Amino acid sequence: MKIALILVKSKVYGFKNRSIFFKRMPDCSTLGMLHAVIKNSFPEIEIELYDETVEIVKKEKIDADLIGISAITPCINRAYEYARYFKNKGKTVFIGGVHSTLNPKEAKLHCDSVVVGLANDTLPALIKDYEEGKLQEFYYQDKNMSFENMVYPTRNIYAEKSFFADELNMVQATFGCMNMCGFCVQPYVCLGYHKRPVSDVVEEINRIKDDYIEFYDPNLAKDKEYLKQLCTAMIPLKKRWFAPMTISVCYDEELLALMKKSGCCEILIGFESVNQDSVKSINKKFNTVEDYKNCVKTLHKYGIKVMGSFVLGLDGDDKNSFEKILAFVNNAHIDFVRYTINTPYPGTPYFEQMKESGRIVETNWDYYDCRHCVIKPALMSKDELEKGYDLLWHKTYGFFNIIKRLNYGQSKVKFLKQVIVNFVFGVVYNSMMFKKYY
Ligand code: B12
Ligand code: SF4
Repeated sequence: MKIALILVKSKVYGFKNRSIFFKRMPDCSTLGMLHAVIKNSFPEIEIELYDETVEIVKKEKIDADLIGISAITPCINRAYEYARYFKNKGKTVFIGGVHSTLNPKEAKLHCDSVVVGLANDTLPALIKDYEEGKLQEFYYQDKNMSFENMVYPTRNIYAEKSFFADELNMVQATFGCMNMCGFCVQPYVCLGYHKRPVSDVVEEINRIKDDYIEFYDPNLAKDKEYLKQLCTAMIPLKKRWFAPMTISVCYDEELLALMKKSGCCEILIGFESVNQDSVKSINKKFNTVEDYKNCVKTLHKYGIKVMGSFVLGLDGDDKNSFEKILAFVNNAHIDFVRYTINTPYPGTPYFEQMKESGRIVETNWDYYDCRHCVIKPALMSKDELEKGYDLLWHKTYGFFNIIKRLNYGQSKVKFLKQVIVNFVFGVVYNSMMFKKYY
């Protein structure tokens, strides 16, 4: 039997489509994980992998018994197009990933079977059922799914597809996050919050050749004691690492010292807004705006860089908010900044609330890429929000703002390196993201 797995790109997201450099760079471990999950149970099955974000996929040439498609919300319409194409050719098609997990009934309209949640146990079950001729319409992650001894993603799957023949360096120690921030999908994608045993994670990291590790956890600091144990166990590995977490880590200096010692060099923090009302509107209780600047200072004291993430167009934001955020990121010396437009994802309570109050203005999922406004913002127009977002990216990565933002007493070499990285990112990102071509 042969299975083809396809990761589809989005129609709108320009970053990958246009950049010669980023075009060939794999940026998720989904296919590697699905490959490993199948091989673990069915070593004899032939698997073909197609990742549209790094290669041109000629669907006419794909010939397999089973076709599996992975998509997040902004890519799902393309996944449906592929599904219909293969179904018309008489193939059996199944879809998985975040969007179909949140909206299984919608996904089922386009394919034979939908995998809801993490696929570690359900994908082997689906294949077995297919072989026995009793494929089901839905495969749901079991609420008692074990997070011990999980398979590791097959790390060399991009060896021939990418300019960067390196192995995938992503790891996930924890799954889900129950902080219930309004806009976030994490409370709903994998039946709660789960931790792998620290020893399993460390063993996996130890086998990665790269000395730089990216954690793909939604919030690695959800359980601080767990993170302390993980950091302690990682010290002998001598790796450098990056992870997303919340501002709450800044209040625990024992943890910060351990993070640094274990190789943490940068963390992503969702500041989301510099307006406390906006923060409150998304239920992010632990974010206290007046502490932000000090928190960044504390992280810098431990030599940890900060990637600050902001959500624009929250309910307390008006058209003056953009300048306030720019002033804040410069004054607080945030090393790297990213902005997204507030996007309620279909299948979440936040989306339903917005829908009930008549604020959803766009239901083409292609535009749910966090850079288009799909709702009626509370205190400005859709147009003002989209223009403000574009301009804020441009200004933040303008040369003088980069200098201002990064000038916080780091060594000249580090400063120069950071300026160059920020500047190159700014040029590439701004030129890729803001060309209208849809
Ligand atoms: C890497 C990543 C990216 C990469 C590429 C993602 C991609 N698939 O194209 C980049 C950096 C480009 C990216 C960009 C964006 N991302 Co992103 N990203 C992630 C991240 C951090 C990790 C994904 C990953 O590799 N996980 C590891 C693998 C092994 O897990 P997995 O993909 O979930 O797969 C498992 C299951 O979902 C399932 N599964 C998945 N696919 C399939 C397919 C089949 C056939 C089957 C059977 C099962 C199955 O089985 C797998 C194993 O259990 C997640 C956060 C997270 N931790 O999940 C967000 C996440 C996927 N991104 C998200 C968002 C919102 C975006 C952006 C819109 C905005 C942004 N943040 O910049 C853009 C849009 C890009 C676009 N194409 O339009 C959301 C998705 C929301 C949604 N409703 O779809 C997430 C969940 C983050 C969040 N907000 O919580 N992202
Ligand atoms: S802390 Fe982060 S991952 Fe957790 S619910 Fe909030 S936004 Fe989502």
